[in-house]
Amino acid sequence: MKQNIKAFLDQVRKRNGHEPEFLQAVEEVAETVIPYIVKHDIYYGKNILLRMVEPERLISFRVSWVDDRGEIQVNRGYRVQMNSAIGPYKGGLRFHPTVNASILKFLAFEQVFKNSLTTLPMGGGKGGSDFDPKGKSDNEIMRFCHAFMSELFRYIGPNTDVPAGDIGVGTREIGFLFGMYKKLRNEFTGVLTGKGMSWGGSLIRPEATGYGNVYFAQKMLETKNDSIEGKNVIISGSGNVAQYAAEKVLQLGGKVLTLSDSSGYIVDEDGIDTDKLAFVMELKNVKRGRISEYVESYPNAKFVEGKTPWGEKCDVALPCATQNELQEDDAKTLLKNGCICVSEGANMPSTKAAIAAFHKAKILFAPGKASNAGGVATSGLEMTQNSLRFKWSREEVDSKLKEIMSDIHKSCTEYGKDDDGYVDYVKGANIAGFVKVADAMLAQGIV
Ligand code: NDP
Ligand code: 2IT
Repeated sequence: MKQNIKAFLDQVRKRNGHEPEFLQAVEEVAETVIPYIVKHDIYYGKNILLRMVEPERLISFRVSWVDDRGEIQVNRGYRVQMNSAIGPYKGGLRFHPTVNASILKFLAFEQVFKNSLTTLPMGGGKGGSDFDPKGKSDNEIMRFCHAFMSELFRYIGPNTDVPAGDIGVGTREIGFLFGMYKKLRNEFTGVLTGKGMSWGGSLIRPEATGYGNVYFAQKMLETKNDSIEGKNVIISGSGNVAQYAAEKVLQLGGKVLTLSDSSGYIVDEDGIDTDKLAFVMELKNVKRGRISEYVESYPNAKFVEGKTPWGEKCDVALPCATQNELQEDDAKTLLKNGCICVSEGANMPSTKAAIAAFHKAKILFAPGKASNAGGVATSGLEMTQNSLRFKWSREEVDSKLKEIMSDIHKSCTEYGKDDDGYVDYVKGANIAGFVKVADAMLAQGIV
C-alpha cells in the first residue's frame, strides 16, 4: 500500500514540486483514498486520482486598473477549473496578496471533494487574485473588480462555472463583479453566488459557512451524547466565517472566548456576547477596522499581538481564518488544555502533523471539506432558487442547510469509522467525496 501511495505522490511531486500547499492537500487525500481504490476493482488501475489532480483548465490573466492617485496597477487573476464531472465548476474567489497557483489549486482540489459531499450537483473550481483589498477605497475595489471580471466573464456562466466569495471577497465585491458580468453579457443570470438579497441572493448564504461549521461540530458532539451548550469555544479569524460561527455558538448556549486577524488575537474571559459580536461585525464589515480595536471598547479583554489563539484553554476550537494556521505544537497545546473537538471553518487550517496529533488523541476532528461545506451548499441552494426564479424563507434555507450538514456527517461516518469505532472524519470525507466524482468520471469515459 505504502508503495502505491509513494509511486502516486512521486508522479504528482514531479509535476507540481514547486506548489507546497497543493501537494499538502493531495497528500492528505492520497493517503486515505488510495487504500480504498486498491481494495475496489472498479476504481483500481484507471488513474482516476491522477486525472483528478490535474485541473481541467487553469486560466491566468492580467488585471490592470487605475488607483485613486491615478497610478496604473497590475495584478494577476486566476480561475482554476478543477473538475466538472458532477456539475458546473463551483467555488470561491480569493483576493489576498498570498494568492498564487499553488494556493488556488489546493483550494480547487479540496472544493471538488467538498462539493461532492454536499449532495448537490456541483463540480469544483477556485479563483482569485494577488490583489490586496486592505486599505483600498470603495472606488478602488470597484475598479479592480470590474477589471477582473472584464476578463473572467469569458470563462464562466451559470451552466459552466459559478464563482462566489472567499477571503477578501464578500457581498460588496460580488456586487461589483456581478454588475460588470451583467453589462458585458447583457443577461441577468445566477452566474455568481453570495449576491445581495434584492438581486438574486439567498437568505442564510452570508451565515451559512459559520452556521454549518457549528452544526457539524454539534453533530460530532452528539455522537458522545454531548453538545455545544456550556462549552468554552475559541475561534480564529474575524471575517465572514468566524463571525457567523460565533453567532451560532452563542445561539446554542456556548461561550466564545477569542477572535483574531492576521495581526493577533483578542481574548475576552467574560465571553464575546451578542452585543460584543454586533460591535465586531460593525468594526470588520462596515468600518473595515482591525480586531485589536475590540479592547478599546471592552478593556477587560486582552489583545495578544502576533499570536494565534490556540494557547487559550477551551473545550472546542474552530479555526476560521486561513490555511496552516494551526500547527503541531498548537494541536498539542489544545490537547493538553483539554480540547475535545476541533471543527475547521477555514480550508486546510490544520497542518498534517496537527491532524495526526488530534487523531492520535482520538478527539473529534472535522476537516474543512466536510465541516465548512455549508457555505458552498447554500450557494447551491442560491443557484436552485435562481433557476426557479423564486426565493425561499430563512427557515426553509436554514433547515436545508442543517439537513445537508447532517447528511455530510452521515457520509463521513459511513466511510470513516475505524475498527475500534473511532470516526476518522478525514478518511470519511475524502472517500465519500471521491466515490461520487469517480463514479461520474468512469461513466463519462476518458475525457
Ligand atoms: P474573510 O476575508 O471574511 O476573513 C478572513 C479572516 O481570516 C480575517 O479575519 C483575516 O484577517 C484572517 N486571515 C486571513 N489571512 C490570514 C493569515 N494569513 N493569517 C491570519 N489570519 C488571516 O474570509 P472568510 O471568513 O470568508 O474565509 C475564512 C476561511 O474560510 C478561508 O480559509 C476560506 O477559504 C474559508 N471558507 C470560506 C467560505 C465562505 O463562504 N466565505 C466557505 C468555506 C470556507 P486579516 O483581516 O488580518 O487578513
Ligand atoms: O471554500 C469555499 O467553499 C467557499 N469559499 C465558498 C464557495 C462557494 O461557491 O460558495
